[in-house]
Amino acid sequence: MDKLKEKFIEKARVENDNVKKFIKENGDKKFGEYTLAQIYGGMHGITGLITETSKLDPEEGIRFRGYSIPELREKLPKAPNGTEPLPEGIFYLMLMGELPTAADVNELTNNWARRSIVPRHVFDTLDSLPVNTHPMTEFSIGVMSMQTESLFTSAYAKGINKKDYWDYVYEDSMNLIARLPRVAAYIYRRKYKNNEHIEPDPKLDWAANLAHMLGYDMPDVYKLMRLYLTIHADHEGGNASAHATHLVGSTLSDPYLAFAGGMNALAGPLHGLANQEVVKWIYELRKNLGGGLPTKEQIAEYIKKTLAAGRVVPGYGHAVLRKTDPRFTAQQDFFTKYIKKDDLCEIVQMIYEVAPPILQATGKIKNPWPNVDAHSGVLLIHYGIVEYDYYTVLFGVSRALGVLASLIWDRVLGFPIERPGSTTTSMLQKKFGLTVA
Ligand code: HAX
Repeated sequence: MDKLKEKFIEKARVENDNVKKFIKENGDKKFGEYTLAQIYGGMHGITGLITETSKLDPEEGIRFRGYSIPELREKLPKAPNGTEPLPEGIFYLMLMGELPTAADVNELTNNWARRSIVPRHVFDTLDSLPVNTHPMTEFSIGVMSMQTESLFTSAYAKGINKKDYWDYVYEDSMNLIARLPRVAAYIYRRKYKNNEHIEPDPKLDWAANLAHMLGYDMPDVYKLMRLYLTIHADHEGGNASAHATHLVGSTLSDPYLAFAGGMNALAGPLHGLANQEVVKWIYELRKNLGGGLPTKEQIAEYIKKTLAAGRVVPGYGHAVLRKTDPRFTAQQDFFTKYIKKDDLCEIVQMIYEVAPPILQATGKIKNPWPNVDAHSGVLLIHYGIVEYDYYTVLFGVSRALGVLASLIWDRVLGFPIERPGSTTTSMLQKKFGLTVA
């Protein structure tokens, strides 16, 4: 160990104890409008952002421009003979604030198809990465390498009026959304399918085309992909991927740079990567028991073991939600309607019955209920998309719809560079007349 690290460990231990004690004894004291517990605790419960596209209610879940997920499954336009909403519709709704007609959605499908050509150098860049690169790293690099196409950046370099920013951000966002399925499918086929790629089918909608390019031309996978890409699109503005996109974009970094920032946040295991972690956790559980269907008692034991090891139970908990995530329920409903029998889906259901009281009994986990990531992976596995370290990329393709619709609005409304204040522990201690350690 180097000398600096040796000294740092000692300092870190002392400071960690001091800060923990300080929060424990003073967490309910107010600094401005908010408590110290909130300021130290990830700013939870502090409203400091305007995001027009959606709003999250702790008890009820997400509403996109006022519409809940069950309402959207009913009201958004579907593909001919389709039963799930087309994600083009949710983008239209988030951007325009009103439900689209079937013609609006059709026009958007065609619009994105026209914009969907990915420049060759993006594939060359991806090809230059070691095949063991994590798919989310590849996705972020793929998005970054498309930044050469940014109309905002080239217009800004020439000099543009502030009032026109939104126009270039709109064009970049639409091009980026149109091209993401191709980039995502390329990553998948390169890594898992012998580098054998499938050309897009211009007759298909945005979600079905992604399923097609991944290599899953099945009506039920088209349905699943449409639902998946609709329900993961947005979760108001404070979640890490949305907030990161908004923050980076507020510096007038273009939509490619801003969205890549959001994707790097989504790649964390406490956020979007939880969908891979859930499947990994279920496989570990089964391996521990020698395979087969576990009993509820065995699941309960494994949850307790996970907690005792200082690990999180993935797919459970939320910083805002205090009930079962309606995105989880929509996926349960998909299972009941279209799949009906599947061992892994049954395990997910058993975990749902067993986990909440155990998590609640810890006394510290504020939301013992499942989130969106608790269910998504096992549905994909059912249809043969078994490569679970890839799942967050699918989440990312969907998340583009919400965060880029918001970014366009950020520039329309002329929001300034984001720059919250921060303070130090010693300044707070002084303010409250406490001894400085
Ligand atoms: N398993 C074990 N411990 C958990 C837990 C879980 N599922 N959820 C919360 N906790 C712990 C926290 O780690 C924290 O512990 P410490 O006090 O020791 O630090 C304590 O309970 C209080 O946390 P909280 O206030 O209830 O939850 P946070 O708002 O801090 O965190 C998280 C919210 C989603 C990050 C958290 O619940 C978690 O880690 N869940 C598991 C990972 C996961 O499923 N993430 C996906 C969330 C949804 C999403 O963004 N999808 O993309």
